[in-house]
Amino acid sequence: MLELNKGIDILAEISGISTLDEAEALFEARCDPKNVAKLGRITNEQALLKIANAISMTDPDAVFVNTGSDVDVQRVREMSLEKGEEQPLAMKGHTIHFDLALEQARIIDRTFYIVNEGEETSVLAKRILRDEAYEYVKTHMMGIAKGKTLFVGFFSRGPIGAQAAIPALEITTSTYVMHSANILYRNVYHQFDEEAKRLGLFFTNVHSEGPNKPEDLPNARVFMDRSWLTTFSMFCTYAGNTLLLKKGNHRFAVDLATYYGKERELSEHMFITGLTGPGGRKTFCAGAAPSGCGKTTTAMVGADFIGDDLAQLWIAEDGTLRGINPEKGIFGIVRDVNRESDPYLMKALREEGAEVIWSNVLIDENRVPYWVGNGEEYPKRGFNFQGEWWEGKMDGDGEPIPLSHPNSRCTVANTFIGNYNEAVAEDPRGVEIKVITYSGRDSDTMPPVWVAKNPDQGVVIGASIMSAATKTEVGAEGVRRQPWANEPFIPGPLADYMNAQFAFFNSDKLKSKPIMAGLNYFLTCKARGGDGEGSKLLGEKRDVRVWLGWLERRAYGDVDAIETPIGFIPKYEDLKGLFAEIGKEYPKELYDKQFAFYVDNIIGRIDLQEGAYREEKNIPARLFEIYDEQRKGLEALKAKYGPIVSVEQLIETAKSRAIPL
Ligand code: OXD
Ligand code: MN
Repeated sequence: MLELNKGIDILAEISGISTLDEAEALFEARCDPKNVAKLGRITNEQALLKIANAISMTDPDAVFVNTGSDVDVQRVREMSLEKGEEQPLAMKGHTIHFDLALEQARIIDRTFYIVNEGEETSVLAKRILRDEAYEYVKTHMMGIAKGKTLFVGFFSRGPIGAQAAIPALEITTSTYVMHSANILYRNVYHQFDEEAKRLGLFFTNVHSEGPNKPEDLPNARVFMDRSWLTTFSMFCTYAGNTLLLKKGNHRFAVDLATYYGKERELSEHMFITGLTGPGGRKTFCAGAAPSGCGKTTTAMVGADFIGDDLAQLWIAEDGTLRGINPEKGIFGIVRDVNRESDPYLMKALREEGAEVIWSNVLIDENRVPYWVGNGEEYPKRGFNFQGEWWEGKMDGDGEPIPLSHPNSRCTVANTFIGNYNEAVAEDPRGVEIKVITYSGRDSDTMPPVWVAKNPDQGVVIGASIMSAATKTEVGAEGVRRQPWANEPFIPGPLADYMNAQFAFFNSDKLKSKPIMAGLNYFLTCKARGGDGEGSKLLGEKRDVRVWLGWLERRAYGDVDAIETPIGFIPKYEDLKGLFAEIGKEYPKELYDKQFAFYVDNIIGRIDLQEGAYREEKNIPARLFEIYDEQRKGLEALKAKYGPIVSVEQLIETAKSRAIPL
């Protein structure tokens, strides 16, 4: 079991500053009077010690305390341009940042949890013992900031005062990282002491890109100290490896929820968006999807967009499920962002007004950014993540180099997104979540939408996400299990996380239970018998509006559904009506293809999941019971109808209940 403050505090051990007097003396010696004064307003002793130790260890030429004031925020932007970490683009407020060609995604092979002897971690994660990590950090981070300015920022992961909001320090030599933090997180310099006191803890992140040369990349590391809630990141710049307020701290939040917030809190890789139902009612939905699977696009389908990546959930006193977005901006993948599928985001990106940091896209001779799938005409040449680029340029393996990297991104504040509901997103009470979805890139197995019959089945939907690998992790390939789409960020054993999920969604305290659903809009024509159609999708991504719309109605019991062994699926007439609302025909033939059960595929999926979970220790028996029930129901269907079961047959079976469901 995880224990906080156990073992040596690496930062303190390396630098040796242990009293407030020593910290203050160091500030006097190392910071100019302005920044000494800024630090003087902070009273949290632990935070001051962290900052002092980080300064002492990294040894910068100067320190810049970012109070979040307009002047400080502007200065960070300017310094990023002066330093060259970003360059200006044609549109006012837009800049471009490039990461090294071989650091275009999360470096999972160099990302480790720092653990104490005997502590367990997820079998899917890498770990390093505390002593080794101490040696590594000492060797590589001592003096790493020489010749640079070290930036110190005070942020909150969530609206100030929200039960699930967590304050965090970002300490970095990278102007790009601090600039990104200003866009993506709430600066709480003035409320930091109060927030840290309210919660009794805060996260600390220490980063330096060092010389940022390709030859240093093998030494790059992302370390997350689970006991001291501190991250160390070095020799890298990609925000997924460096802006550890995001996924580094999300990992700590997952730990806190799993081990200390049981039956009270969850920390999820989910968007939050508000759907508008009949009579204008607002219904909030939180949805998990692995990185690079269209989470941002789905989030923006709602009329009231709250967040596109992370959600902190908790059970409120009144028994409702509440959610906040720990962030206030998006670090979104731009590939395939175009006017048709992402109108709000496109407006922010292509029309003047927003502040945008672009990363790893193509910049043409007019200093305009372009990316693959933007629905516009492409330039024939320009500059991108690997240097000069021209159409047809090949890499060393003779493969054409894409115009933009598949994981190229835009960083933009949510306030520039037309459907962002800032007032609601900033409300510390959070929004009530009535619909939870889980999805992945699944080309051939699950239907577009299905709803769990009870919380246990819902937890199992989350546990069973499978998805094709995307370009968000360096070196990832193939179709993989992606439990809750959160697996890359679950530090402890999956069994512990799963237990926390069962406890949360079955809790008696949770009086208004959300509906829990699977979503899959990656089903291909080919997988449903369409010859020669390659990987063309069966339906369109934008149909997600309808799947979510149906779930919105289902959450209130406004629509009936067809019971199947894996949960409830929609009736054709209801979907047809919802498609009509978005001005689309919905042929019965398409419905029949999308919702027919390819039983062997689903059973194969269950077998695969079960096999993998049986390899792990302490997985709750409930998971296997659910798989068993579902398998039996599916086998009975197959025995009666063969391997492909039509919706009519599913209806007939549900009516007769001749076989166990
Ligand atoms: C992200 C990711 O950047 O999950 O959100 O990779
Ligand atoms: Mn993500």
